[in-house]
Amino acid sequence: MTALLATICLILIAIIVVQIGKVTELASKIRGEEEVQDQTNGRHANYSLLFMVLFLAATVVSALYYKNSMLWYGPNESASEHGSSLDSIFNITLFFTGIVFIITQILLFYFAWKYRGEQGKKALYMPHDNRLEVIWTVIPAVVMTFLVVGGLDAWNEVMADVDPNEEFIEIEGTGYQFAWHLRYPGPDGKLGARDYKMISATNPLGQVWEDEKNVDDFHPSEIYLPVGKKVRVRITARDVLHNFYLPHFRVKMDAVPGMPTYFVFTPKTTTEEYRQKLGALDLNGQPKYPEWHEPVDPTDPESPKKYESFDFELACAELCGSGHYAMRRVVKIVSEGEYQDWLNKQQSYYLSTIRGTEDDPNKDILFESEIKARRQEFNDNLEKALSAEEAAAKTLLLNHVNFETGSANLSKLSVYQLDNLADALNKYPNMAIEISGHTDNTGDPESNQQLSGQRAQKVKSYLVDKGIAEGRLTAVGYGSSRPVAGNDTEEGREQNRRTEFRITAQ
Ligand SMILES: [Cu+2]
Repeated sequence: MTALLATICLILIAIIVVQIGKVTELASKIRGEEEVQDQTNGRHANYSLLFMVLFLAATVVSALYYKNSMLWYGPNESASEHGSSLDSIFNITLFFTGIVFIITQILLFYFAWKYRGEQGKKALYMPHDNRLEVIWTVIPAVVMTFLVVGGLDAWNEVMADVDPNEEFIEIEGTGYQFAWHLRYPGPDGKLGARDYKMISATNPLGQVWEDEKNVDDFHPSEIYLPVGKKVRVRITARDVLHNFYLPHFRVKMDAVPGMPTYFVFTPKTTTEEYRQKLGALDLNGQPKYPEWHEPVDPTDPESPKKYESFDFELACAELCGSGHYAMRRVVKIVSEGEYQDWLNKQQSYYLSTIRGTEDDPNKDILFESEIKARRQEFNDNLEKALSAEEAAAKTLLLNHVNFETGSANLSKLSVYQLDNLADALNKYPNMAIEISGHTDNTGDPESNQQLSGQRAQKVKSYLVDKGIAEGRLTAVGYGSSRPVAGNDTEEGREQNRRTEFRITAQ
């Protein structure tokens, strides 16, 4: 029915248009074609003037209406140190181009109106005018020179790399379809090497695990940075072009596969300070920016206000595919103290995910930090045992002393703990110990007994080689006679195969 009515309407409109055309034709025959032409031209010229006024008014009104949504106005002040110089370049450019825009629009429409088609009017033929040429070449050239020189100056300042001697934090952002993978250098302050051939499900960035700088690197899900510290972001991509964009910090740089780029900036406003600014009140106690005082959830007036839950963000500013919008990451700018607290909570990706697994190429070495941690642990346990009263607490497990299967050959990494033990024996010259070897209950009891004895003996001779008097050391093999766990599970058997020492004198 609606379709039918619409069709009828269209037909009627068509008929009306045709009829008007016929009437105009008849009228022009009566009044003469030329006079009608002049009238039409005059009317169109007036319409175009009206259009100009409305258009310019709409331009100005919309700019004013949306000014608080634009990055360098209202509450959206730059949160980084270099940002204000970029903003002022934008402002200066907008000022000059704005003037030129309005003048040229007015002239364009004015000329169209003034020189509309009229009977007897002839076009002016002007082949050349030096004065005009000079005016419209020199003025833009001078203005452009100032804009370009000012822009270049700001660009060089903004894009200057860090001086290797100054203090800065280096972080890394890797774009892929569709997220940012972030990496921080860990306590050593250095990001480890990467090789794209190493990329796998467990190694999303292709970190080279042989490089010790990678050991403490961690992969946070948000960017945390302390206020007032220089930050260098290493930017790269894994698949297609992305763009590392921190709008509130005026940071924006392409992330190019195979070609690392960078951006250096210094955050100057914390997240909390920025929230305060968005939620600021004017002198009458009214919100300065009412749009930020609306609830986050429009259906729930009790939900927090927009300014209270505001966060800086990292976005991708390259249309990199269908999931492009999902490449958002929260950026938090905090005080130095909060930053340190956050850093302390972060776990190294390598140590928590790769260390000791099949993907770990460093299985047969210990890192400096691990050697230190193990020594600390050993000494703490020893101190506890030395000060303990009851006899049971005087026995300590050598949990990092291992042997090759079925033999009394020490594994390569056992020496670290044995060295800790030798150091302890040197530190406490009155201490004497009994070293005991234990096995699980699989295999022949006779040979278990023998093997455990050989292993204890091996530990003893290692200590003697280190200069410990033989009289302070006893080596005993207990075979499977003293299990500490059930022998029916693999875990239990593993606990039973062990080397211990008991403090017999101190
Ligand atoms: Cu992207």
